[in-house]
Amino acid sequence: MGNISEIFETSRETLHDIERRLEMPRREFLQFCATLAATMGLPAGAEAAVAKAIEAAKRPSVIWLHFQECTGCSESLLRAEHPTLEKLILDVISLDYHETLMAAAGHQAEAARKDAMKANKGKYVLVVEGAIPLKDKGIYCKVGGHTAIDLVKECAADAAAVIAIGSCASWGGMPSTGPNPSGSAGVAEALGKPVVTIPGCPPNPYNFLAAVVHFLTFGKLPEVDKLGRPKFAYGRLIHENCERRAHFDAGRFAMEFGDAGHRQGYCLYKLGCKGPETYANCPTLGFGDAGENNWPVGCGHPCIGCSEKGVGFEKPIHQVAKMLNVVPPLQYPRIVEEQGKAASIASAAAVAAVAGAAAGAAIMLTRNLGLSHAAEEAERAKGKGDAGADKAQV
Ligand code: FSX
Ligand code: SF4
Ligand code: F3S
Repeated sequence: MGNISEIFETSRETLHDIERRLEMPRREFLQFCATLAATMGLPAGAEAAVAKAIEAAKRPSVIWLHFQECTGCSESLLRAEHPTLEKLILDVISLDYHETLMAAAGHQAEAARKDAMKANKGKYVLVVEGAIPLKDKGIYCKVGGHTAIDLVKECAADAAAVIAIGSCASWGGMPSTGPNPSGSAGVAEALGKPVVTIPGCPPNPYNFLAAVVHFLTFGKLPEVDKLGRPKFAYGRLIHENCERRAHFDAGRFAMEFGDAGHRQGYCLYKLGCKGPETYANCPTLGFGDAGENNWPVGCGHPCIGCSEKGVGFEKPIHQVAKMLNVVPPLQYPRIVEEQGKAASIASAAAVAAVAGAAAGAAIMLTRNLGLSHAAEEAERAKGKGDAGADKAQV
């Protein structure tokens, strides 16, 4: 491991330079920094430090390895809007090796990896996507004639930090599903030492961006839980922040896909939702910058626990979840509020920072306002018709 402080050389960049480089208005850039700061659970005012770090930091070299996976992790990063991966590559990190995105091929690609490792010895960030087969000396996954296990060991030896992106790299994920014929494992198991993990299949790109920006801002990776997951993103159960939680507590469940309860947005627990035993911020962040409620439960499908070791890809999808706690959620929406859908994640994050509240709580409040209000309206209308039909399903 190298001296992390060497990575950060203060430059004379200013907000004006950022505006030009990122082709992003300053206001939008600062809003993006506020969102990242709130995602990391930092207190009010921290967005200034985040902005300064992005302005001033010398872009760290990133070497990104692909092993047993579907490339969904990279795909999800390509779908991030603020900034796009293209801007991220050019301005926040220096992506020196990425098999899917680089123009080089064959020996050229191998040379690019070796050159980046040599030029940035002890300073580069190693990102690993995909599981590593350990059985039969790792022969089931090779790149450029080298096994995945040899490559990850070689590249990790001189890295300043190692990040396992996706559930496959975190602990085996989908490729390790029983009977796991190739002995697939995560990076920590392959290296025999802990690494930062950003699980999810795919993971939320903002959690990855926030971890990298934390590294740029503070010179170290964020605080993690026992599975290596940043606490800012994986500190709370999905069930604690779920927009359908009020229905769970009221005993209103969808019993079949497409039934009246499902159509009205009732809780998906009885369809196998693993939110009660899965730690992740999916309900508060959403995916793909595609509008409100764009996450599995928001789209009407139970959470399968893709970001939880021992749940996703291990438990049957429709088996009911184990309840890890029965603590009430942080916020319930007031049923008299107007629709809250107009509030963006960025503005909700700013509210969270100002109020000093957990980012998730504020974001969920704005989301719940709209959803619960709509559900309440639907129920009121329904009450005039087939009152009590869904109660009978519970
Ligand atoms: Fe795919 Fe990544 Fe899943 Fe795995 O994400 S989305 S199979 S976690 O390694 O590419
Ligand atoms: Fe939401 Fe699932 Fe919990 Fe129901 S069981 S409140 S759908 S996380
Ligand atoms: Fe995965 Fe569940 Fe989130 S399936 S994406 S952890 S809602």
